[in-house]
Amino acid sequence: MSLRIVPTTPFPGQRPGTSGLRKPVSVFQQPHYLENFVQSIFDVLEGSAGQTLVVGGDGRYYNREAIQILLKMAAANGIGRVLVGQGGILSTPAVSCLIRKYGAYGGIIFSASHNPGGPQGDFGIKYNIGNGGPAPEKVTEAIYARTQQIREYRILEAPDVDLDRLGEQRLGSLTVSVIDPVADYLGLMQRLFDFEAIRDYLASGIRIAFDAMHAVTGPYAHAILQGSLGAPEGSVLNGQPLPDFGGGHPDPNLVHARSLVELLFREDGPDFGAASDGDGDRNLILGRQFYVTPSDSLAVLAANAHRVPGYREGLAGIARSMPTSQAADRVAAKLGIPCYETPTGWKFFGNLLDAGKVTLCGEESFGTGSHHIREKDGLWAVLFWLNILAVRRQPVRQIVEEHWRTYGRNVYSRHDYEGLPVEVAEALMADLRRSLPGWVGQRLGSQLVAYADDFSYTDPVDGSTTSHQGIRIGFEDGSRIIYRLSGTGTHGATLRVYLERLELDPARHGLDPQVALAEQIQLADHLAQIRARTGRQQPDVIT
Ligand code: VG1
Ligand code: CO
Repeated sequence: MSLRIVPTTPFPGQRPGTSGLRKPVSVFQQPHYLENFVQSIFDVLEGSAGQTLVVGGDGRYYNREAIQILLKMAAANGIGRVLVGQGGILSTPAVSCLIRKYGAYGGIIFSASHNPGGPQGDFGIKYNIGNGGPAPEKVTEAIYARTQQIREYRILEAPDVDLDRLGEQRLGSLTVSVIDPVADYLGLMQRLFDFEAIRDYLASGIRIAFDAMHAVTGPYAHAILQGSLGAPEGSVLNGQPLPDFGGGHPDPNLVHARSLVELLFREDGPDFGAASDGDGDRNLILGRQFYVTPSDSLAVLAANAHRVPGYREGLAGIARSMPTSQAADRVAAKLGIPCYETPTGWKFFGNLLDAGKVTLCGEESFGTGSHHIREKDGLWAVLFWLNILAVRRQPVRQIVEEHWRTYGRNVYSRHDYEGLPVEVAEALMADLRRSLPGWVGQRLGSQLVAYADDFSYTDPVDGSTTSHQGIRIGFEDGSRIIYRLSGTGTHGATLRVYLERLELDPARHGLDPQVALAEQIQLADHLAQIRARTGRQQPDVIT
């Protein structure tokens, strides 16, 4: 085995987005592309010599190759130990759990999360810091700056590590421990939730369906739902991780998890349905003939947290990303705890969690989590719901409808316009931004504009400021229209339009959100001229 120092030149565009660096697989397969990024990570880490890193991926195409490169580069850069999931598999929440449990220096996750996989699909890499969470912007910006200066990288010439054999192997001075990807994570879940109560509940004839979408949660769901909790065989669907996710798009929403949604919407469908994404940090929650929006899910979990062992002592606070509905704020107000509004992306919750200011966090994009780790956590959300159901023994629909009667319903929808020409999307946002000052105090449709701004956030813990995080138009009655461009896509630009309106009248709680929000949907188009500028008559995805 010998150390090789390889001369290289920078690649443009290696700037991490909302969640890591994501590009088409073919981009990552270019010689030196991944190596440059990995070396840039090692170059900005201080004091990592001899330390432990946690490494794994969601099993997508190129995962194993990327892990071999990473291991050989870790060995050449003086890392002491790498914990790697067997077969190269670790969900994002499992990585966060392992970093914290073993006091690792940090972790590297190979995933493009909800983006499609396979040779024509996307690949990605994320770096997590010692608290178990995504690297904050000052770290990702330092990595990016380094990628633009890089001249060489270090790699060990060595045979591949056997990723399927549990136990320790040596790679020069690096110890590689191949570990069971599920065990530690399962242990953490058992400490948070009442497994016995859930087991009894499931044994009472309740039927559940969990769609792992051929992504990383398959092994976790098999072990936890069918193994520990005794759900019958067949409760986990698409439980085998595949490099191309079986040709599907591992994004657990109403469009991409259609077969699960259809199953749950049958009259004789299961009582509870759920799905997770590529890397296992997202969750979709369904009842029989009922869809729970992620924003409502966060609010329901907060309102019922006292029924669950890990949260019995109460919540310190709640945090939600800015576009997430204000349903959680209403629960926080009733509980007398603070509710923080952060920019989109889990990295902005890290400081609040570390400082003990919040216990639960959530995003409208099917992400929910808590202080148990520093990532959103798909199966955790599923177990939280099952624990609540096991205690309350009511259908999902009834629990949510009761919640609306108590707190009002924050009717909510997100409209995505995907694959737009970048210039069109950027001009739309720029013009919208310029027009903001004129709207405050004006009546638009039946409503008065209370504020119109471009969201900027000052972290209450470290004082860092992040601006241009989405255009918000807020109305007198609390309704909002929000526009932002995605930071995870790899083809063109994706415009996201988020719509929200509070409905206090229970007689109107059953309305289809597209009907209840009709006036705002029209207004959103009018203000930004979406149809005229993009030529699109309707969104590609509505959630
Ligand atoms: C999207 C979501 C955001 C989420 C991010 C990563 O980002 O909107 O809420 O944190 O994906 O999720 P964007 O910039 O495309 O809107 V994951 O599960 O893909 O790592
Ligand atoms: Co994800």
